Amino acid sequence: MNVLVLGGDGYLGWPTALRLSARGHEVGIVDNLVRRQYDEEMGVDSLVPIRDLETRVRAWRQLSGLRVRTYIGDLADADFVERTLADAAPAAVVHFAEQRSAPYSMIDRAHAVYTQVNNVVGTLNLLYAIAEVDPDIHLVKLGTMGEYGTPNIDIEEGFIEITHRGRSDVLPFPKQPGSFYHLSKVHDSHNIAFSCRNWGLRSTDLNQGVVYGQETEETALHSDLATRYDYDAVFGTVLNRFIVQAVVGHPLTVYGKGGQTRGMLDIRDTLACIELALLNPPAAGEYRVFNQFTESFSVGDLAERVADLVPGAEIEHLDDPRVEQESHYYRAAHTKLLDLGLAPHLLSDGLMASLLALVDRHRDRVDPSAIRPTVDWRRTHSHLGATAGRP
Ligand code: NAD
Ligand code: USQ
Repeated sequence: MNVLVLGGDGYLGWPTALRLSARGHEVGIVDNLVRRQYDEEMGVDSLVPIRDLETRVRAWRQLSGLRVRTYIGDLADADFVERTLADAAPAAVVHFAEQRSAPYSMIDRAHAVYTQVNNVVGTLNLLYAIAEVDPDIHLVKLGTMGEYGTPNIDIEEGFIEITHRGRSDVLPFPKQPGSFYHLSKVHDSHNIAFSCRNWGLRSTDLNQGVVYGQETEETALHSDLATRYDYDAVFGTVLNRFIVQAVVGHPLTVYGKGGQTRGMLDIRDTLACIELALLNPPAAGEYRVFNQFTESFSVGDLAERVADLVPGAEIEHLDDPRVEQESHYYRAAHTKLLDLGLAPHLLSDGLMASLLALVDRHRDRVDPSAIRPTVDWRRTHSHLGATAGRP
């Protein structure tokens, strides 16, 4: 299959591009490299050193003999998006190319506006380009479990059957997102669903949980193929952060009570889910939603599991910098990808031990000042990174 991976220079996009290439698909990467600029703006860096895109792609070609095309440009540029789709003529587009940090979106007005414009306008430009270039292209879009929030009822996969005053319908599941970033995904979902109804596009919205891990079969082949590992308070995701904190002897930063429960998955399962969605496309006009996670954990339980593996590790309950429920009911359906054949890598002590060893190899690169949270949801200005994606 001919596939374009938008955001193919990022944490998940790069290993996905390699996986698809290794499986014999023809792959093109689209990216404006802005993720590397956020690092400069925030004064942080990936824990694991990463090469520039050109070097990565060259290394992959030398190691595998396989070519991955690159298109450097911004999804905000509608002409670029349309030209790229026309040139690449893909059967499917996997869309990772958004600003994906909730704390970054909550720094101040400029970062909230940047996040929503980047994400919502980029996706809208893509929808128009698909409709104009080839409405048959399957859009596989990365959404987030955080679109649903934490309601006091079971979460379904995208839709819920409601009976109201004697009448019934299947309607989008209610959305209660917890940041301007998570809200951008809700806005995307509405625009995508409308485009499927309106133009007959076909799309899979993958409501993905929090990802952990770093190595995949392909990135492990050579250090030049490594994907990024974020541990800072703005871009690091919770388990990857706890692992780094345990290695450097920093107390594990559980926010508030620690009862916040989230769907999570191993980075290797992200790749498997994307491939399953690509190989099993929806019908023309169909907008479908898969909940993409394999297990749920509370952050308090995760911290305890990490601390149990590292003698002397301590857990600290910080005042929660976010506005979120700190203890709540959580049960979310996630059967559709399993039905397509997903065989999950569940979180094991072995995986955590290998992550601890990986982090230990790079422990000299940890900047302890990047660990504590700096963005406060309750304030409208957190005095950080004044330039919003444009350092
Ligand atoms: P990332 O920031 O590492 O990668 C995103 C990539 O998109 C970057 O390389 C960036 O340069 C590029 N990009 C951003 N805006 C762009 C634009 N306007 N034009 C072109 N390129 C642009 O993020 P990630 O962790 O790999 O996440 C990828 C996707 O998966 C995101 O949409 C995110 O919301 C979603 N997701 C991630 C997680 C997670 O835990 N990492 C969990 C659920 C969902
Ligand atoms: N948390 C802590 N301590 C920390 C870091 C986080 O207790 O040091 C808590 C947070 O308060 C939150 C939970 O852990 O309750 C998850 O936080 P996170 O930073 O790991 O994840 P989140 O902000 O939700 O965002 C990440 C990705 C985002 C993706 C989302 C999936 O950055 O792109 O959309 O996970 S989900 O959570 O399902 O919405």
